[in-house]
Amino acid sequence: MTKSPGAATDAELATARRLFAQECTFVRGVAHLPDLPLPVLPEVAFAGRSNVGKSSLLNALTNRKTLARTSNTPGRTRELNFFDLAGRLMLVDLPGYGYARASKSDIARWNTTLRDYLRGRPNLHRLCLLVDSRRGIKDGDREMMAMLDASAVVYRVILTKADKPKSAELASLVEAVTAEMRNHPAALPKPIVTSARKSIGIGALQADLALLAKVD
Ligand SMILES: Nc1nc2c(ncn2[C@@H]2O[C@H](COP(=O)(O)OP(=O)(O)OP(=O)(O)O)[C@@H](O)[C@H]2O)c(=O)[nH]1
Ligand SMILES: [Mg+2]
Repeated sequence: MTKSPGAATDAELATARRLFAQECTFVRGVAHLPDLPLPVLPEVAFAGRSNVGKSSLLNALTNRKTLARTSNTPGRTRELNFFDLAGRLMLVDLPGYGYARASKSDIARWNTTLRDYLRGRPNLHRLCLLVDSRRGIKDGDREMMAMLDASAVVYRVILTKADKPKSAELASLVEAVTAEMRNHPAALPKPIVTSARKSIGIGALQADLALLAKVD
């Protein structure tokens, strides 16, 4: 039986915290798939709408301010950015989708790159699908989920910016997301609620992902 996220023991949380406190280095930004790093480490990718808070969450997970570039300009991150965590886990910051000012040809090119990456990456063990807790799941997220279901990439919804909605709104969003995930074969049922700004849920997500890391 799999445990629900957030149900990690103190020992698991401490182990995960130690892992994420280790050195994390930028490997490379990839615009073309032939440039991907060799698939030697277990890999976790972070996807979501432009501006959902992917880079901020990566920084919070690794306890760094500037590991992944964050910006107020949506759509800045145009490459797949690879980060090596202690030689045990590869973290990948994917380009955000749904950026209104991107051209149609850019969007088509990125969709192809993303789909090929998701389908063809043998070491991609998990995808964190970030959803803004003020906005909930949108059509762009559903397109992503369809792609993930078709590629059999196991994913979990990570709600971001949980410092923003009222707690009752957040509770009903968690319920709605949990219900919707039951219809998605590759989705893990329970979302994790996070805020990079207020450091909510970061330990729970670290513990969830640490289970995928290469054993020392
Ligand atoms: N309130 C709040 N704002 C956040 C949080 N995390 C990120 N933000 C803000 O959301 C905006 C986008 O954050 P990024 O981390 O750059 O988002 P991203 O998904 O990497 O964006 P792209 O790479 O452009 O797709 C920034 O202004 C952040 O300060 C959070 O936990 N709470
Ligand atoms: Mg980013």
